[in-house]
Amino acid sequence: MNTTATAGAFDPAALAGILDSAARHGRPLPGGGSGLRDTGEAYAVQEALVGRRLARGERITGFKLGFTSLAKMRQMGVADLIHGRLTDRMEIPDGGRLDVSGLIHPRVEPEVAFLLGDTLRPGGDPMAAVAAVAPALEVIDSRYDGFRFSLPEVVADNTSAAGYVLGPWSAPGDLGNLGVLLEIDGRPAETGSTAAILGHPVRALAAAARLAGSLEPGTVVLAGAATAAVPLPPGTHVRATVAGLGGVRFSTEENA
Ligand code: OOG
Ligand code: MG
Repeated sequence: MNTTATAGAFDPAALAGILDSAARHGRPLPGGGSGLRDTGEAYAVQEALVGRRLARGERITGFKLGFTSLAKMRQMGVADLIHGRLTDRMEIPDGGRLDVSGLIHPRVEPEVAFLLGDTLRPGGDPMAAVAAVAPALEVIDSRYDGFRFSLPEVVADNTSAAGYVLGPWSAPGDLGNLGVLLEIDGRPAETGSTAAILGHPVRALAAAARLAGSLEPGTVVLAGAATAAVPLPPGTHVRATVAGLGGVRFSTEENA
C-alpha cells in the first residue's frame, strides 16, 4: 500500500482502492507499509474493499475465518483470529476449473463449511442455526508481496480471500475430530484433523457469530484451514477429503 501515507490521514476508501487494483491487475504490494495502526482501521478498509465488489454487482455469500489453526498461524507468523467476506464471484463449482493466470501467488487449503439454515447470533448452541456441513477448499492470494503482511494488512486485504469450492452438503453431525486430507495431483500434500480448528470447528462458528454480530440464513461460513496452505500453480488437480463428509475438488487451467 501507500508507503508515504502519513499518520492521522487514515483514508479507508483510498487504501481499499489500492488493494482492489493490486488484485485486479495481479500486482502485489509491499507488505509492512500500509500505515494501518490497528485492526479497527483494517476492518474499515476491508469493508470499503468488499463494497467495491458489491458496487460491481457481486453479492455476499459467506463469512470466512482465518488463523483458527496453529498450522496456519505458524505458516503465516500471525496469531490472531481474523475474518473476511466471500462473494458469489469467488465461488468455483465442485469439480470445476479455475484460471489462475490473473492471480499473484495463489495457494489452496482444506476447510470445513457450514450452511446456515437460521440466523446465527452470538450465545447459545451455534449448531442450532446450521442446516448442513460440507468439505471445502479455499483459494487464497495475498495482495502482498511474498505473502508477507502485518495482521492489520491481511485483514484489510479481506483475509487473502480469492476463491472457494463447496463439496456435497450433509446433515450436521459431530465435526470434532475428523481426518482432513489435501491431495495435489493425486498425492497427499497436507494431512490434519478438524480438531486443529480451535479444538473443534463449532468454536469457529461461535467465533463467527461473535465477530459478525449476526449472520443471515443461506450464509456459508468457512471455519478456517485445518492445515497449512500449499501453492496452486496452473495445471493442478486439487482434492480435499474430510472423513465422514466426503470430498471436494477442482483443477486449475493449464498455462495458455
Ligand atoms: C490469510 C487467510 C487465512 C485461514 O483459513 O486460516 C485463512 C492468509 O493465510 O493469507 O484463510
Ligand atoms: Mg482459509
